Amino acid sequence: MSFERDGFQVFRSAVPSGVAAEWLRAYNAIPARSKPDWNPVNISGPFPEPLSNIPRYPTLLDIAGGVFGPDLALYNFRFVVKDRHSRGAIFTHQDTGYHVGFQRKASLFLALSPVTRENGAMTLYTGTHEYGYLGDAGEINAHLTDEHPNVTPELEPGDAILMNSALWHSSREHTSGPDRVLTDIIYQPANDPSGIELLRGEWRCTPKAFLRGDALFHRSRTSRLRELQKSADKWEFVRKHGLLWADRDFSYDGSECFYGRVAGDHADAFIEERMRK
Ligand SMILES: O=C(O)CCC(=O)C(=O)O
Repeated sequence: MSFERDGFQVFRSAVPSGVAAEWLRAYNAIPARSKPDWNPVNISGPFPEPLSNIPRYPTLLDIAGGVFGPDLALYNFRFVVKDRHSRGAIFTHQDTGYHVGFQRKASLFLALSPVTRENGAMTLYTGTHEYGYLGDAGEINAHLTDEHPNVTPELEPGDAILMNSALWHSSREHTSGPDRVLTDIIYQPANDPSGIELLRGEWRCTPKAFLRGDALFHRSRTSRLRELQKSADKWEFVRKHGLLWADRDFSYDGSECFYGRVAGDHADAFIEERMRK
């Protein structure tokens, strides 16, 4: 397997197994999460030492530097974990649709625990990075993934996979075995303004913090979806509680008419107050 051709590469013993074991102990010492995130496998930082230093570990930087060159930056660092909150399979997707900045990014999945087919190993669809960004984010049709050879590497603690962020991937359900604990360190060249930390070499741009987060857009697809969800929740509440939606409208002859139990100007406030109770 080669990173350029296949879109990923497996690196055996990327860190010594003793170091991986120490990091797993540190991971297990951080307070257990009480409920899953919107993405059930996602465990976001900030992390205490020594975990916070993992992205700077020299052999991991050598792996990323082999692909992106001497000037390297961090885009994101998190863990992706299959524990009691996240036993399910993850559908096939690419990560590029969830990123900002340039598309030259790669995830380094370092195994802290054993990774087996039974405890939720990832499946990688060879060569699919060559399609680039797919224009949206979500589940890719199964009949398309069937057309591409796939591999599901099993890993020992200390082994790593470097994956192009455009590569299609999924993961299996956790059916037995230990929790699956992987890092997801996203490395990128230091000329990308979305970088959050210089890891090696020199910045080749001025990083722009505004590229992250909700403050970037005045309105967007995402804010529109939030508005629509809020409106759908309101309609659902009205339906469930037998409240009449109240608003003004125009009848067929153009004359203004009112319907519902609450005056139009006050309907939102009325319903929102009822929803809070
Ligand atoms: O943790 C996994 O199994 C997959 C994670 C993943 O692909 C993602 O969160 O983008």
